[in-house]
Formats: sequence, C-alpha cells, structure tokens
Amino acid sequence: MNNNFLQPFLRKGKAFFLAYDHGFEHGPKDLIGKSIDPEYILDLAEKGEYTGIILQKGIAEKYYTGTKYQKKFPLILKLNGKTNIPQIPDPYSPINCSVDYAKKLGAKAVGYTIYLGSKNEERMFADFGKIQEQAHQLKIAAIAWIYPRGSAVEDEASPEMTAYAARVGLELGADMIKIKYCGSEETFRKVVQSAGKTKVVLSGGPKIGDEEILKIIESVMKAGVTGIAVGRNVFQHQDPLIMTEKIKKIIFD
Ligand code: FBP
Repeated sequence: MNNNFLQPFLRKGKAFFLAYDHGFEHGPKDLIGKSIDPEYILDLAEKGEYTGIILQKGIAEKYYTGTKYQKKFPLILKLNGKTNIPQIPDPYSPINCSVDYAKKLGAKAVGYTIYLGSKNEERMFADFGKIQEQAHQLKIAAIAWIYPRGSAVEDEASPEMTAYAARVGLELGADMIKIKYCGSEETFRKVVQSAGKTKVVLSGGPKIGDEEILKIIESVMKAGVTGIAVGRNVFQHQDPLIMTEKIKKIIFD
C-alpha cells in the first residue's frame, strides 16, 4: 500500500513542523516569555510558514479548529502525553484523544510517543498498532515519536539505539517518525536507511546555541531526513522568527 497521507505536510518534499506540547510534557517553565500564549505560537507558525503544527487536543480545540490557522497549515494532533512529575524509570504515555476525534478537530495526522526499551513498550506498540490502522482508514497520517528510554536503555542517544528506533517505526507502519539526534551525519544516515520508506524528521531537543543547532540540522538534512520538528530551539529563542527563517533556509534551499 502506497499512501500519500503526508502530502499536506510537505513543501518541495520537505517538512518543517513546530512542536508545542511542552506545557504538558515539561510544564509551563519551558514556555518562556510570549510562548506561554498558544495564540502567539500559532501566529509564529503562520508567519514562519511551517508546514505543520503539533498540538495536544485542548489547544487544538481552543486555538486551531475553525480558526484562520486551520486554513494556513495542517495539524498533527498528539494523541498521548505524560508529565515529567512522576520519576518513572520505565515510562508509558497514556492516550487522551481518539483518532476519530483528532480527525473531527481537523487533524491531517496523529502523533503518538513510543518509549522504545521501556518495560511498557509492548503496550505502546499495541496502542500505536491500533492508531495506525484507524488513521489510515480515515486517510490521515500516523506519526510516531520514538524515543529510546527505560531502565534497560543504557544510552538513549546512541547511534545503535536510534537506528533501532527508526527500524521499529518502519516495521510498525509509521508514515513518519520523529526521532532525536545521535551525534553525526554519518550515524544519522544509518538511521534514515533503517527507516526505509518511513520518513524521518529530527526532533529538535533542548535549547542549545544557534550555530550548534543549525549545524545539526544541516547534517541531518544531508543524511537524508525529510525535515525538522522543532520546539524549544525556536520558541525559547530571543527572536523565534529569525531562528525560524534560518532553519527554513537550510531545509528548503
Ligand atoms: P523539542 O524540539 O523542543 O525538543 O520538542 C520535541 C519534543 O518531542 C516535544 O514534542 C515534546 O514535548 C518534547 O520534545 C519531549 O521531550 P522529552 O521527552 O525528551 O523530555
């Protein structure tokens, strides 16, 4: 089956997503300055010409669905989420929204986080298995965040673990995976190869220096990723729009 469910998210075959689920995952401490206001972020997504935005259900309902933004850029509705308050060595992120409801909110894709290597990984594989089938029946894309994490995982960012995560994404039928950097262009090329026909986007990570993040983005683009899903490195920047323009240039030029 060859689907085009990702088409709404691609420009010149590339993806540039603004991730904004940090208030849930990390708390409002991540949402520096104006970024506490979802309206500001949606406006940034419009001005910055992002090819998609990642939101949880509540923000989508109140700030995206039925607004001018819905016509400007497509939504990836995150179906699961957890806080960082309980210190759980083997995380599980419960579902808080159905694929059906995501579609009703106007989502053109759903997102789900899998913690590869967690003692709870089997529940997440089962959840994603159902989500992927429902999403495809409704003709929307299924995107998997695949983050190696858990008591059995020694190095969450090792090239081997990252390539393993990519392969699991392919085998689970994800249209796209959102995955963290593993150190170099060369190792990331292996990650992209492991993902096969499943498209790969880099997950931005915590805020680092401008040059450092731009170099990483350049190296993963060379390694063959489809694009970038960025959050903190943009909205925690002193000038999110300037940072957006710099990243956009690397992806699309
Ligand atoms: P960033 O670009 O800010 O890293 O956002 C990507 C993301 O996956 C978010 O969607 C999510 O809120 C966060 O990172 C989760 O990070 P972690 O689980 O590593 O704390």
